[in-house]
Amino acid sequence: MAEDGALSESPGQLGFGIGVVGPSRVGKTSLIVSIIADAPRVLAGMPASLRARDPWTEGAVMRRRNELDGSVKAGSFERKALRGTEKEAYYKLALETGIAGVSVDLTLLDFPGWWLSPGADIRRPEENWRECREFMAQSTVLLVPVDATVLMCSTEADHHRAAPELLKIAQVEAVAEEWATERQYADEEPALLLLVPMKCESYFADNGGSVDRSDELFEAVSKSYSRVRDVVRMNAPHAQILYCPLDTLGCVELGGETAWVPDREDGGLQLSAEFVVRPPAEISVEGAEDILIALCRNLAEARRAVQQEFANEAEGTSAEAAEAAARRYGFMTNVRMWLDGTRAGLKADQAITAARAKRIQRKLEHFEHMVDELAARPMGPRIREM
Ligand SMILES: Nc1nc2c(ncn2[C@@H]2O[C@H](COP(=O)(O)OP(=O)(O)OP(=O)(O)O)[C@@H](O)[C@H]2O)c(=O)[nH]1
Ligand SMILES: [Mg+2]
Repeated sequence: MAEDGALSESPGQLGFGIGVVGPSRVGKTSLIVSIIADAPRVLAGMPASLRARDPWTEGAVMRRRNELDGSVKAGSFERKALRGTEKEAYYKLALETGIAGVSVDLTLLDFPGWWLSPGADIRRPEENWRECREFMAQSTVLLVPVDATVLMCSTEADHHRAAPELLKIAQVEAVAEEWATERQYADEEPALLLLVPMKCESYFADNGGSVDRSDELFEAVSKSYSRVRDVVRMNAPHAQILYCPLDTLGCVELGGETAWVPDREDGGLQLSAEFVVRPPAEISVEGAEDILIALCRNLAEARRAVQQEFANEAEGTSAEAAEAAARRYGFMTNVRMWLDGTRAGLKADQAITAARAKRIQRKLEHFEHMVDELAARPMGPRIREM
């Protein structure tokens, strides 16, 4: 099963689900791969690494990186430059310290964007799509990649009319609403919605570009995704909503023909945009670090919340409440089990040898320190609270 990106979970391990929702060609796969590929740089000098948990994930990341490198070397880049995703795929990762048994599992779900709005001539596998929606609704973090070029190239009334359908904003909103509704029933869990503008190299001057239109981009995203933001605020007031623009390529900019052309399929308009590669033609990811830090902050927050619960229990003040909470909140139960397992291990080890138990305790502290250190890193100037 694990060879083809299907879902299979390791029991008893702390797991974070991360959903990614957006239409075809928006950049979902690129977003996932950029976060994974940029992690060694972000985590350099730290006692942490992000590792693929199965051969499929490792292979899929390598393949996509080679395709990206090849496209950049070829000199130009259009929206169909990379192959689309053919079926749902789970990228399975572990954030770890290199110490056995002390890690956190992250699972990112990717799916073919056209499943958001299947056309009349092609059938969507409804059961797989239902599973994807279920996974996204249950995820702690929801990533929403946004095609910055569609928003920024909308200059006339016709373009503004076509943009919501191109971005499938209503469909994205429906998924965000399901996610937020689930978060509402778990208001002690962390919840993070990230709006991630992509293909925005031409609107920032911090990664090889010369023009800064970042405020304009922020305005455009805020306006177009205001309903998505509102529906999340309404259903899950505790959710954090962040705006995190990402360059997965960096070394490109809009060039050649950028034109709105009639869409043969639905009679609307389609943006035809071509990117030219800027010298020195080296991929320069920008923004992935902020996304990783935001994820780690959530992780640290979840762990702290449960530790607080343990402390309360120790005082005997809220044992019943905590038990009830554990029954209701699947995710928190998961975190508790993870901490509990470590503690149970510690107790058993203590019986064998106090020195070994001490070593394990130090390892656990080391890991907690690592998550805290990552969480404490300052976010870059691109990121904004929404
Ligand atoms: N300029 C630029 N182009 C990007 C960026 N990220 C992705 N792309 C382009 O967007 C196209 C689509 O990216 P994918 O990641 O395959 O999109 P997807 O959302 O996974 O698409 P489906 O699998 O069809 O749902 C790629 O061919 C790239 O050309 C980016 O940061 N900058
Ligand atoms: Mg894809």
